[in-house]
Amino acid sequence: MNTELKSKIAQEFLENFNEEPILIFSPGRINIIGEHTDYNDGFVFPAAVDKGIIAAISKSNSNESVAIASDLNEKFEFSIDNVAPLKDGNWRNYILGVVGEIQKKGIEVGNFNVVFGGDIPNGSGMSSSAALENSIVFGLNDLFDLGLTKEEMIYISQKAEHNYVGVNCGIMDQYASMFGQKNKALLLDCRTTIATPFEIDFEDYELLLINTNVKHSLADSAYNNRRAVCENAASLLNMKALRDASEEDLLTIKNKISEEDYQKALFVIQENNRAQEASKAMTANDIEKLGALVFGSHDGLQNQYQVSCDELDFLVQLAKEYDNVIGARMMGGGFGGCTINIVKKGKAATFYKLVAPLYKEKFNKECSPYSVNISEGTHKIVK
Ligand code: GAF
Repeated sequence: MNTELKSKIAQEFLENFNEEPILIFSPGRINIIGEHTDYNDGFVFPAAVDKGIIAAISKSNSNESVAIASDLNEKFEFSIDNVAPLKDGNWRNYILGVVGEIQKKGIEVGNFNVVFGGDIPNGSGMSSSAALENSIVFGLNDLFDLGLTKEEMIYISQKAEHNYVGVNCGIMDQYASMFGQKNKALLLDCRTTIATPFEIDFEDYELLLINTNVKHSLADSAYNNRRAVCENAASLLNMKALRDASEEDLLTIKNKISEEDYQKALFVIQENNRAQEASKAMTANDIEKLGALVFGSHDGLQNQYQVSCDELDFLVQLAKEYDNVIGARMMGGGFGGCTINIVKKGKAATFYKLVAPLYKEKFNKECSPYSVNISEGTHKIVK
């Protein structure tokens, strides 16, 4: 966790509210493989990182709540008696959404003051939104003794995203951010929310993130469209979710859907298999196999599921051409954000130095390397 950020948020809270808050750290996440499988009840392979959101939060002594987004220098005043979603509310809707979804469970929350800030770039595919939602629900649960379990909290966060932000996301981001474990990636079965932790120690390899600095926005209809395509295919198959389908099953409805939708559903089935294969490769310490699966994932995301973009494809193509990278793909919802690369130990800087000028030349903007450590999930910061 970023101690500088912690001091900055605590200081800003003190200046505005002149009282002692509790401090919550809620991390962003990476995902090794298993993309767009979570809302199909499938498998994902995320890990929480040491970057995310820090929220300072306390009960309010008035009939008003105040939320301050430190990075944006924006202040929002509201009352817990009126938490309807705002049109173009941006970050405000995450806060309102969490409060609103807690209230929908018949649980009372008091007014509160919060200052939050983060060190994951928005739209980088590392789930800054889930980190923000989790920090608020976790903070409110602690302050007001709401008695919510972590499991309940992640579903509150997810519903805030659905009902207040308009993104019909799965549960991967909220889960990873809440339940992350130090140095471990979690093979999560999104149907049962049973997770198997895997130590991330690749011996000869390391992970490198490269941010395209293309900001994605999942609120665009594209994400929800993908989910609708999947649900339609599952319903034509009379199945609960595509997780239950095999490639053979899918062939039986090929003539009932467009070729594009068929490819998208096929991608999900294959990606779900890849995520499970990846866990076997990790158990066998076969990192080359893992790398091949990761490249395969990108191919599918680019060509079948069509959620990539030129900048991501360019970085992955360079990774394929560079011997010391054995796997690379776009990460998260897509349309921008970061690539995740499995690179020979000690070669990450060289690889980045190679791609940076080529990227600049092609797109006339910078890409940036991003280094993270795998760490524990949402928690109260002990002062
Ligand atoms: C976003 C969503 F929030 C997740 O639920 C997941 O679907 C991901 O895109 C794609 O795997 O991060």
